[in-house]
Amino acid sequence: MTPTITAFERSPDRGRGLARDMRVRWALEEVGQAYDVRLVSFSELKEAAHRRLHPFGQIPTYEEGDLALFESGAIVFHIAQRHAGLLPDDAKARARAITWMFAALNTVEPPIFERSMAIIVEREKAWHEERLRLLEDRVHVRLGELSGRLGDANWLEGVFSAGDLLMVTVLRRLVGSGILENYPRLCAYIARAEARPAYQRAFEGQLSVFTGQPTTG
Ligand SMILES: N[C@@H](CCC(=O)N[C@@H](CS)C(=O)NCC(=O)O)C(=O)O
Repeated sequence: MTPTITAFERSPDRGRGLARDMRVRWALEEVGQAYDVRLVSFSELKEAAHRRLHPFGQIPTYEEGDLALFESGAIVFHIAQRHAGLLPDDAKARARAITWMFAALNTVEPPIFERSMAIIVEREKAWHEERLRLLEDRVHVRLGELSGRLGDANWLEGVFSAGDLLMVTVLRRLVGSGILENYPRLCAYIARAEARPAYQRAFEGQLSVFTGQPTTG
């Protein structure tokens, strides 16, 4: 059965692949699962029909028969469990890869997301610059730690996994900030991920929404 995911009808990122449907598209492309995309407006997100799928009125969602999921991490995990290619078969290696999925969403994404939100919603506040510096210090701590752990490896646990997929989508939120450039290993890590054909197909898919081209995967 072909799953259907939701994405913004008009993404605020104007096709830069920063909205969280990108993770889901990328995971589906990595495992070779075709999918349909239903575009949702901001007002539709908050309507009862969408809230039945997503209690917080957000994208992405994932529907497959009578299964409906929300939360990009849970959706990527579901895809990774159902198909080969995103989680190792070996039980310990699999647990390590899942650990990185949680680390991406629970430890690395929060400070990066806080920084983005501060820029969007707190820009006019008198204390904005001071708070931004504090938030960026926190981002630097995490990036330094992550870069140190990655070292010269291609991927966090040897082979590409759903952990790398989520981590890269989290890090990409910093593209253009001037922050990533302090971490050449992380820049190379992101570039390696972006070079993957599945990433490129997913990116084109979400970009086509912005440019008005077809949107099915
Ligand atoms: N933790 C959720 C976050 C979902 C989320 O923040 N989605 C954003 C787009 S990336 C959204 O729908 N924003 C619109 C809104 O919250 O009204 C996930 O990972 O799926």
